[in-house]
Amino acid sequence: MIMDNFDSPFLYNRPELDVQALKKSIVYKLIFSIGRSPREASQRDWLNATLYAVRDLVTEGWISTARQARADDARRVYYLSMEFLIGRTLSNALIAEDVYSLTKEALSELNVDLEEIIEKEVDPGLGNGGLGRLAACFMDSIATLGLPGMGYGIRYEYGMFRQKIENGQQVERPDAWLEKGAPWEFLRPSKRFYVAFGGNIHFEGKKCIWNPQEEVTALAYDQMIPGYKNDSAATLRLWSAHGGESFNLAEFNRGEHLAAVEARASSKNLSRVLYPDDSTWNGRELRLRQEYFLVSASLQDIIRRHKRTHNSLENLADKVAIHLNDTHPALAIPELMRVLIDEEGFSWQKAWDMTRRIFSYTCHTLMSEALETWPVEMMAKILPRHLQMIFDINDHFLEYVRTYITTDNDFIRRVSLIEEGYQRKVRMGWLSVVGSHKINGVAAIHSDLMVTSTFADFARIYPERFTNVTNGITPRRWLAVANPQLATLFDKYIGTEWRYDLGQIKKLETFVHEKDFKKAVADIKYTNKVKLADYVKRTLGIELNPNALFDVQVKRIHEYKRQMLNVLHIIARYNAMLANPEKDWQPRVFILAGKAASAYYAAKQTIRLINDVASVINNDERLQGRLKVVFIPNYSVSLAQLIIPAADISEQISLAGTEASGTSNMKFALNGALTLGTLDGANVEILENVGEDHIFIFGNTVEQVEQLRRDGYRPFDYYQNDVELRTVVDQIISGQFSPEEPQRYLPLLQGLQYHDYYQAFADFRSYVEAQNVVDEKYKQPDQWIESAIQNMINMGFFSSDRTILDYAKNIWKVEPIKLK
Ligand code: 26W
Repeated sequence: MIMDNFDSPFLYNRPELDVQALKKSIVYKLIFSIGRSPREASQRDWLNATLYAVRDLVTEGWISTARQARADDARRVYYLSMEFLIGRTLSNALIAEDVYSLTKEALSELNVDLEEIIEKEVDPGLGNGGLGRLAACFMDSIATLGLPGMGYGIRYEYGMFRQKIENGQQVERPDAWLEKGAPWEFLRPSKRFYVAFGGNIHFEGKKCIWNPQEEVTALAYDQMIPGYKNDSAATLRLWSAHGGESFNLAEFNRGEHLAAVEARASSKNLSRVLYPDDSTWNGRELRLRQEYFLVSASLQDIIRRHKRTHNSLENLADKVAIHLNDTHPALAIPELMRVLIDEEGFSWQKAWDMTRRIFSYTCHTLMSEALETWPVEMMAKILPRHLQMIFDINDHFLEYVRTYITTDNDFIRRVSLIEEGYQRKVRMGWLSVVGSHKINGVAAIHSDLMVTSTFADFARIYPERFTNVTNGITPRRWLAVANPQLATLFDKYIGTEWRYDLGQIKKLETFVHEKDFKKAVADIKYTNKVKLADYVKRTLGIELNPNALFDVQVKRIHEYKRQMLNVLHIIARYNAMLANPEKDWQPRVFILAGKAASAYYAAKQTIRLINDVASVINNDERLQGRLKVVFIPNYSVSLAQLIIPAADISEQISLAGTEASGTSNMKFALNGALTLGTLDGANVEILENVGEDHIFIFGNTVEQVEQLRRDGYRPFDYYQNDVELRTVVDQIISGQFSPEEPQRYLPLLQGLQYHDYYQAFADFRSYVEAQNVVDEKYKQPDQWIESAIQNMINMGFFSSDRTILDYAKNIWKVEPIKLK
């Protein structure tokens, strides 16, 4: 125990932790850490006091985990990511520490409602979407598996913008998540590093000298990530940029005080805001600076930690694995080379061998517009030494390619780390592949496509480097926290092991046909729908019928994800219902949510169209409430926790070959929604696991999509040949949903008619037919609930614990810390 030299304060003695002790601790925190008396305390004060008290419970295990890893001199993995979407911490920590009901009781004796304060916690939006949330699920699994791993990211002062809907349109508002305090984090004043930028380089003999122009201070803030009931916690270290002592000394001494302070203000800008771009790459200078800021501070910290026990870097590659979450932190490759060669005096070859052994890289997308490339000129200005190092790496690499693969010049041009042309660019994806020993895709189909498309040339050069690790989700947050009633039901039937070994969930198979079990599952789904309906009523004033089928598509708005296809079908259904009002239509609620990148016109117009269509449909009395459309603003991790458990249908309708994996598809299935999806990303593996009777697959396959492109896809033909589609398109174009501005959607729809890059028209018919099959099945409640259960119990494979064990064993070569 860490308290070995001290008298153990009551709180650390876990077996003695009871309601009274917890109550006392919360009140103590309220008075002495927050400075409020219980009588004046607001809900937020109580929330913060509770967070402080619970944080204490996690801290001991956190410290001892770190100490044990140090004592064992364990090989560690560092997960570098520009995004971590960790979500709210309180309820997750309460469950991890097994003190949920204890805390609920303690608070209720203080007249505070736990559920109410849980909802008050800020949800830090330090990520865009799938990639950031995946990083958070991975941290949860690293903590639960007790692996010696740590995450590094940026503590953006403003996270993902807050989305408001005004007149049907998205409006972006700043997300000042720190304003209300961040009681879960620890500031580490002693962990500060200086990150250099700009200036110039020169050679002294063979040695390269970098004289930077400015310096920014990186300050560490730690978040504990509690492991599930294992007295252990992992660290997520987020860097914040500070002017600190970094202002320009020369200027200061020259008496130019203001100019020196100005530099300080601009350096603080570095961690000011997250770039709200998802899948489109935005070559802005500040973003490049942010990427280097993360990389430089993290590497300095990693090296400092290694030297504390080893004094030298000789064995760095034996003790350290560094993982690149997409190419965003790829500068870590030239940065480590720079440190090893310029600062530590290693030879080029030795430094390069170590570097390649240390790094691995995950590719999260196939979209060509998402691939990062930085103009050589920009990099020369901001990171001259790194650019030089990349040139050197490229020379060595191309020399290798020329010797080992007899090939043409075009091949060399294609694989060069530098894209030639009017403006020369550094290709960060290529750099990541060349500098890593393993490169993985995030679902089987994606990893296959990766080696036949984006990285085809590299798969020829380094076939052994490419692999697949299918994504996963943490069952703690996505079942235990998000759907507590269902979790409790599972506990009752099969015990609690599924919480850290999701494969166990298959044991529920025995009960698939049991009446009571089925009824309990159905009742819980209904309760979750009521809860969501209440939220929608409260926040949007729209009445939803919880007996209707809840059809949900929640994710970033992007053309490839095809929210438009969803809208086209909604309107087609609306038309069909009006044409035949007497039919016993299955009541449906279409729920959509998601943010559009601020500069992404088509995505923003899609949101507007959804809202325009919603207001027409929701106010059409002829439908008698049997059809509703809702766009829920400001999608976030906490909203996902509310929406996903209430879904009957999970819309995963991206064009085959475009969605790398998807992870919400797994969350929905685990919570008993049936997938309506294309053969894309992890949908393919979901199909394999749940079986074709329990999923609705539609649309063209990757091969068909490619064939269609080769043959010259003509969306206009589909428009002409399908009356239903034509009617819908004509209605939108003629302004039926925007009478005050009939031309509003002309550009958007003409884009579809004549280009339709993501082939929504080609899949329309098959989608509508699949939707009809959904209706038929929903009319057989017993069949439906059995399928829902089949989805839940076959999700064992999709636990992020399985994903992380795969990384740990096959890529990082790290083993769990043996906690004493
Ligand atoms: C630099 C701009 C930028 C920002 C983010 C380019 C690309 C990205 C990410 C690659 C976007 C992303 O979140 N990708 C998603 O990653 C998830 C986790 O692997 C997958 O499940 C999703 O399919 C993929 O879209």
